[in-house]
Amino acid sequence: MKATVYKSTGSWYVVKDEQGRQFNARMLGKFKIDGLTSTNPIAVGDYVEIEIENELESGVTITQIYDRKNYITRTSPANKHQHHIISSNLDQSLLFATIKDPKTSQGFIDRFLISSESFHIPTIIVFNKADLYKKKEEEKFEQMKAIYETIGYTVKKISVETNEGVEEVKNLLKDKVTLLSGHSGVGKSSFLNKIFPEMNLKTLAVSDWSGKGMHTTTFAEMFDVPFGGKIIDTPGIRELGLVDIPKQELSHYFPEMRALINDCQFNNCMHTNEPNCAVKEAVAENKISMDRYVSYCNILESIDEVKY
Ligand SMILES: Nc1nc2c(ncn2[C@@H]2O[C@H](COP(=O)(O)OP(=O)(O)OP(=O)(O)O)[C@@H](O)[C@H]2O)c(=O)[nH]1
Ligand SMILES: [Mg+2]
Ligand SMILES: [Zn+2]
Repeated sequence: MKATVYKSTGSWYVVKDEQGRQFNARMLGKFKIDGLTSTNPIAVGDYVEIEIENELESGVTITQIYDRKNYITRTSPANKHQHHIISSNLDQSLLFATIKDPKTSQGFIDRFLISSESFHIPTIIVFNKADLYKKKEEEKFEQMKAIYETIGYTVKKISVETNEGVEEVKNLLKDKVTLLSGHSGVGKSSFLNKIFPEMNLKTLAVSDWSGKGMHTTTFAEMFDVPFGGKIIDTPGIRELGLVDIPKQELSHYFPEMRALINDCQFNNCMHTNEPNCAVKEAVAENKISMDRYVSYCNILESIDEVKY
């Protein structure tokens, strides 16, 4: 019988069959999937085959996993070669960011976008906690919005606290499988509670001491959107290691640079010290944001090339 994985704790899984019946399932044996070395073989969003051994709904096992349309992994900065699949079969991702309490850095947003580009998952950037923004934060938001909208990303500003913009973002969920991501404490679970109060998810204030989130959500979990679609709440990301991207390819995941790479003199241009580089010219002419170029250079430097 076919089922969908709604939650994975690593040792057991919450699955739902096509009639909407929910079971706790275990996996028997080991599957090797996609030739990928991952720490978890089954992820939220996976379509699986289950066998029910008795009517008590215990003894439900996952016997097979179906091909994934796509998936998104996180690598830990400590071990870049160890992948953890966050979820699969996604239509879009909402990146929750905040200007303060906690602060989301531009470098983090750029890493996230590179990763989404590499998995071909469209991303919408949602700045939450608008109720906390004063003049300085408003300016920062406007600056970020300009940078990312110029490249083609959709940027929204909301406040889960006051409801500003919430309905508009809620409407983006219709009939889509959406991944909610971002640092701990940015209000992912609070957003879900706001739009679907019946979910009643645990949320916690950001620490006074560190200004960071408390890592309240500990496992990714998928929920049915009552008006169609599915949404996945995930644990906050601390730092984002990059998927295996060779230095040569990094600019392909910056849409504004990707558009220019055929115009560089060298077809293997890395847009750093090469002459007649179309990307550097675009930066000098303010057609590419200097902040994005700085992010690009920082990330380029952080790629460890021993592997390639
Ligand atoms: N001022 C303000 N606080 C908010 C807003 N949205 C959420 N919060 C608060 O931010 C804190 C963290 O919210 P959570 O929903 O737990 O954050 P999370 O992103 O789910 O965090 P993790 O589960 O740890 O990844 C809570 O105290 C919320 O009440 C908002 O729009 N404005
Ligand atoms: Mg949470
Ligand atoms: Zn170049």
